[in-house]
Amino acid sequence: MDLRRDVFGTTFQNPVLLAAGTCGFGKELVDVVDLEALGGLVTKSVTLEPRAGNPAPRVAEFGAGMVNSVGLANPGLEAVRRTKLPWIREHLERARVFVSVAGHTPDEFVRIVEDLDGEEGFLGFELNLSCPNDDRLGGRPFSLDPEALDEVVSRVRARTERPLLAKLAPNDPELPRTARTAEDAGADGLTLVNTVPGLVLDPDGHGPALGAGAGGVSGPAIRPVGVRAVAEVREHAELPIVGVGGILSAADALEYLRAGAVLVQVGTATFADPRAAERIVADLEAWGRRRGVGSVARIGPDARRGDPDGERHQEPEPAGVEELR
Ligand code: RRO
Repeated sequence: MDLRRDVFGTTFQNPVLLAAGTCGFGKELVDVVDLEALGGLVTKSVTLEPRAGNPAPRVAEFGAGMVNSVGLANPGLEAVRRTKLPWIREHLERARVFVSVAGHTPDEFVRIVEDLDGEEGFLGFELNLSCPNDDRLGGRPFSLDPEALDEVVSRVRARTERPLLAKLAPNDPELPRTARTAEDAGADGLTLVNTVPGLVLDPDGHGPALGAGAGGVSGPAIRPVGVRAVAEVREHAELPIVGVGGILSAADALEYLRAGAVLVQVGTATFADPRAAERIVADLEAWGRRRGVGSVARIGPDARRGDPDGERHQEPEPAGVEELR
């Protein structure tokens, strides 16, 4: 099966990327993952100033996934420009890279994007508008505040021609409207979804499992949340969707593609098995070959904008995924 996807003005060699916050800036995983075998990666979110992050423990497992409150720990704009981007430029050619950007104010997003836009070696920006662990000056994440969302996306849009993804929160009762706000403000794609706010308590009664208290839930527990977000938004917005949340296997990736995602991201699975994304790429390809699916672009509720054939295609047969689980 041809795994290539033409979207965001480029060709992804396959639709599987590593999600923001789970692969550092690539360099950190290079001894354990063949990054060049993947569709790409999204960096840890970059802020204007370095951030030390939240008190440990920052992650805790539970039966169906994980909860985290890392608190946006990252070396800050200057160090990313000086040390992280040069590594990406020198080492990644086939994998497409999005730099994730976060900030407390629209100005901070604009300054980061302006500063990095002239650098080479990456494709675009993913605007992190949905971190559950960053009380933006006591307010809601940008994606839950339509005016703030519009301001960030439209002001960044005016500063860069690179592909812009808007990463949205799952706990949004107006998700289709939010998606259209991002679309109207000039986003090129939507990343659905960030983690779901949650709380895990220590089983011995010592209080929250995380140093910071509550956090963001990820892993298999949230896959139906992410798939629903993709399916729902696809009905209401035209933008290509990047699906993320609880993908552990090629079957899970297929579920997102069938719901309407053009690309997927793997996050929590990488913590348990650094090569999970590589395995998903190989399993997808083998599945498609066995099933006679010529191209991954043919998988979906119907053809989307960007389908190379420009027509509606269904898979040749209702293809089961039991073999992939
Ligand atoms: O750093 C974090 O605690 C974090 C971020 Br920025 C985010 O977007 N999502 C998340 O679950 N954790």
